[in-house]
Amino acid sequence: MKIGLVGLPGSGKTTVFNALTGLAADTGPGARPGRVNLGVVKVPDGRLDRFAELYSPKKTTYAEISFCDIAGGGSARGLDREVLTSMREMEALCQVLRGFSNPALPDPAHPRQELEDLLAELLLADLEIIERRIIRLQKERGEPQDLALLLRAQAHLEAEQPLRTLETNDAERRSLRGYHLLSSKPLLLVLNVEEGEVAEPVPEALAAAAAAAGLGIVVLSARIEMDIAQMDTEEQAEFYAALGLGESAQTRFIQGAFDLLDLITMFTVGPDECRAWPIRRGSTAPRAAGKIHSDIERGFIRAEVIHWRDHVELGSESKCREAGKLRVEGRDYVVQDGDDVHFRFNV
Ligand SMILES: Nc1nc2c(ncn2[C@@H]2O[C@H](COP(=O)(O)OP(=O)(O)OP(=O)(O)O)[C@@H](O)[C@H]2O)c(=O)[nH]1
Ligand SMILES: [Mg+2]
Repeated sequence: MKIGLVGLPGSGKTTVFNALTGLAADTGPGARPGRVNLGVVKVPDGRLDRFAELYSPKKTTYAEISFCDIAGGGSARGLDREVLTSMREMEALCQVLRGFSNPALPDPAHPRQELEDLLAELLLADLEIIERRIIRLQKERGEPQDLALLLRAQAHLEAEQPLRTLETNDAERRSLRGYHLLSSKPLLLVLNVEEGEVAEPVPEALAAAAAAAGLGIVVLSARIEMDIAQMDTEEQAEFYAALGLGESAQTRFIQGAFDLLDLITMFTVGPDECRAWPIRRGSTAPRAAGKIHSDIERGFIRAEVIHWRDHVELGSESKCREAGKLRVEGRDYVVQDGDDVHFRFNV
């Protein structure tokens, strides 16, 4: 999964990026707008560790999140073209909101305003694309249902609603996906605060604005977390205890990201590879199979499902089968968090 960190210059995107990835990209002003730092993080998962102990597989593959720190999220003039282009490639966006006073910037922190400005920019950028597309379709006399969908999207945006909340069926969603519309991407918020304020509640006005937009917030103090991310594990634990935080920024962020993006984890296990797959909650078995390979989705026959704990405790697929812990499920089965799934398919 590719998450783009966006936000106003000086909000702390690169610092958050370093805190999440443990990398050391240059912070401070001067980055060219649209410039991207890229870092990949493995999602820690104790359940996958247990499977790996059991099978000693050739390969253990954790879920991964790629973070893209996109410099220069905009200004009074709006979002730069380069920034918009970089944002379109992301599966999800994460806006970093400045909640600390930055001596390099004239204005005090105003995270709610930053949020509202970005939301408005995303709607405008999408509206521009949809309107251009509508004009083309009208000229070319394209499919009437395509035009109807775009007109519906346009009305939704004009009512200041993000496309995330537009009701669409699967076919419509697929057809809109090609436009890389920004307000349809899942959005999560990071409030970047001073080190002494991480345990404070989110300011009421911001919490209300986020709730109204249906967005969740993770609170971080990126600068101190960035420093801690560079330390060794033992030292890290001491620092977290001293700050009154149980877990690292990375762990808290990943948890927040999974919740907000409505992701759950499915496993595929065996002596060759034990692997964790992040999938959308509510995915049916064929759709989850499609994450692995489109052939498995196309040729789906059935899914053999074991809850991860049964598998780890009983020690093998055949023992689970004997104990009646292996279920055979069809195409309507909705995959659950922690399911170990073996797909049967035929292409
Ligand atoms: N006090 C404090 N300063 C921070 C915090 N996070 C970032 N900063 C400082 O704020 C400044 C800007 O941070 P960056 O991470 O470079 O901001 P950015 O969003 O990447 O900025 P651009 O790349 O220019 O868009 C740097 O001097 C950071 O050290 C924080 O949590 N607390
Ligand atoms: Mg930066």
